[in-house]
Amino acid sequence: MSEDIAQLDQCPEWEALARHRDRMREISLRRLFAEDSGRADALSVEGAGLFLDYSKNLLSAETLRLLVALAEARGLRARIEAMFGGDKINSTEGRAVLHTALRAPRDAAIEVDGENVVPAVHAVLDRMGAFADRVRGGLWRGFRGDRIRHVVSIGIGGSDLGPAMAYRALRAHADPELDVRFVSNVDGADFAAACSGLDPATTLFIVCSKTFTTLETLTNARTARQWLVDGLGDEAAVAKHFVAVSTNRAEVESFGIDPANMFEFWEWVGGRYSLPSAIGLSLMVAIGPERFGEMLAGFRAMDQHFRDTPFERNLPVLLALIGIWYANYHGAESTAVLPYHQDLARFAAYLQQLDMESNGKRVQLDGEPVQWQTGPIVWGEPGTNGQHAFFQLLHQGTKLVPCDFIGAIEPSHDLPLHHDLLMANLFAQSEALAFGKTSDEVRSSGIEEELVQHRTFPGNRPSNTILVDALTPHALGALIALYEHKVFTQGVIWGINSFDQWGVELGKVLAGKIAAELQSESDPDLDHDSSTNALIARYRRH
Ligand code: G6Q
Repeated sequence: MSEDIAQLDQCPEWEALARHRDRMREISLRRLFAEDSGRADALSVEGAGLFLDYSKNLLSAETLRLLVALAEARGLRARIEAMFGGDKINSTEGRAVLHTALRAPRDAAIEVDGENVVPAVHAVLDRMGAFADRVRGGLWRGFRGDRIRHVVSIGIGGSDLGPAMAYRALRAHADPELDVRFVSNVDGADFAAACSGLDPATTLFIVCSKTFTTLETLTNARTARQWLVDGLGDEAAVAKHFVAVSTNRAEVESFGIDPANMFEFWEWVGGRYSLPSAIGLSLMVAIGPERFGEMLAGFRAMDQHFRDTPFERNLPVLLALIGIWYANYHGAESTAVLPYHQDLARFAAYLQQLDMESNGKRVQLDGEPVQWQTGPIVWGEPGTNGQHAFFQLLHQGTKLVPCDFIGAIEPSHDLPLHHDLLMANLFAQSEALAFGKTSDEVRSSGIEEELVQHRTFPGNRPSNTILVDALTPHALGALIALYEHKVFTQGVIWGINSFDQWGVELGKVLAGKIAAELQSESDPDLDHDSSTNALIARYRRH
């Protein structure tokens, strides 16, 4: 953030919003809609093939004007250009943040340290495409000459959630002859389940790790190698059954994977932003290079929309500003992501990492503590399942939980009745949350007086509705980029670094000492607190 930008809570725009909030205390969605029959139209926008209706939010045209002014005052425009231009905006790691370069067109030029990175991006995409085609076409064979039928992607966090979520989301587009599985947890139960019933002769492992030093991934990869060598009886089989995706050639080689079978990416790709890099290889094998390219085109369409569209009509910026309105001016601590699409079953988990790892920060770029709330808790489950579980709290609980409803106009199956019912539920839920049911309405339906309050719904519970025509690869790419840029925008306004993750790094070293103590032959000298010492001792006794 440049020196001339004031601290957030000292911006006049920040204070103007606080005063505006005080004037809006009595705002009612019922009234706002009653007073303006054009509200839904006015507060809906389209971009990159996505439709966003944000009319069911506790805001007026004035709120939006003030929020946009805040974004301008925080230098969002310049920060967007800095990110797309390859500036080292990840200041604590001294890195550029260029996931947008992963989906840049072949003829684009984006420089990092004076070098255009786009040719390298496309060279890797081409290699991935050739490899995926060989596996899908049966030209890449296993050690014994068998066709590959199973692909197991090993990775964790940013090297797992993206492809796992997207494979699930795009399963309607995947090759039915290829079964793709994911292993992430160091809990052996995960590996055992993923490899259960698999024939090593027809199984390909894709080991995904940016650093190639992550304990979980390397432990699973070693177990996989042992499983394979035991099954096929020859170390040489590894060459035909293992490929790697990493930035760390030396570690890949020392693991025993031929660098010729390594797909590269770069330090300027953050883990949680890496699906469109080679980390998406398992997805590309499943859906094919062409479909993968369509997904990249969806990402790119949203990148362009984000970069080129005025903030008032800019989908990621609007989502970000609305989120700030609730987090910083209404005390909302969480936000729910509710995809009414079973294929998006892992989308909330994916966004949880994207958002919480990016904006779960307590200091500003200069290291000073923030004096305002930053990233929310992100959670959610697909509808309609959630309705039979936690929606009670959304409707009648004491907490404000802004919701994002996500749906597709066309289903990805041949059961239209199901789809009508699914979408009817989506629309009904956002309607009920916004408008509730007054006590008088309850009474007039003949409910006994003592139950009236229990059956009253206050309404005024805000939501966005995001619709895609169909959950295609293009739509998924645009949807992911929508949230990536939303998170970025919020990080800019809060003045934090959305691109480091020291908390995750801490987790990577913490367990090392205790692992040695758990495994030590002789009784270790335990010097933790009394609780941790006792837990370790108890585990060792068994
Ligand atoms: C993502 C995080 C984290 C990371 C994993 C895996 O942004 O940094 O989730 O992706 O810890 O790291 P490796 O890819 O290095 O194994």
